[in-house]
Amino acid sequence: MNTLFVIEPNYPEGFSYIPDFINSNEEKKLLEEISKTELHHFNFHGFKANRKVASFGYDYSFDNGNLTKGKEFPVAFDFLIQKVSLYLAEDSVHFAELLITEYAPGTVINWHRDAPPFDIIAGISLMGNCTFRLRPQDKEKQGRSSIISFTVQQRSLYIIRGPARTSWQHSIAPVKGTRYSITLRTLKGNV
Ligand SMILES: O=C(O)CCC(=O)C(=O)O
Repeated sequence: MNTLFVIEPNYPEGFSYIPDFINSNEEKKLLEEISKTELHHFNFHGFKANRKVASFGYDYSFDNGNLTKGKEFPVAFDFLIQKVSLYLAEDSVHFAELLITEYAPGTVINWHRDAPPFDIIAGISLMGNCTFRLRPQDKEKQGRSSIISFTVQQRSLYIIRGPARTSWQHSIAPVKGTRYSITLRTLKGNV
């Protein structure tokens, strides 16, 4: 029997997923802006990852643990920041970093918890879907059965905060088609 309901996974506390958070016109505008943005390969302790990024606002260095203030957020992203802020009932000035990431087909992001200085993470997906995975941070709880795996669709928003931020890791399986994400982060204690 076909079911009319999409069964949502049992997300950890603090994780939320909102499909169709933006419409296709909004997605198009964001992708147009991204196409004008210079992206570079993400560097992790001297290792060049396949994914490409551009960071605005506060940038965290995984090499030396420093947080530095970089370029201003491009104005073309204002409407998105306002929309996410409204959804979260969070003052938009609290968003301290805007990261654009490009995943060419086959690109992954490995298991990690987000960089220490950041608090709330809001991820908007563009152009492609991906398989998003969550697992506990605690190694003793990291069995195969602990992995929560689900599709994150283009134009959706996910939020990671609270226990999902502090006690869980996330990763993305190799993407089938090119995917872009915009990740907005607040700083712990704000700016
Ligand atoms: O592309 C995404 O949605 C995930 C981004 C991410 O996990 C990160 O930048 O640390």
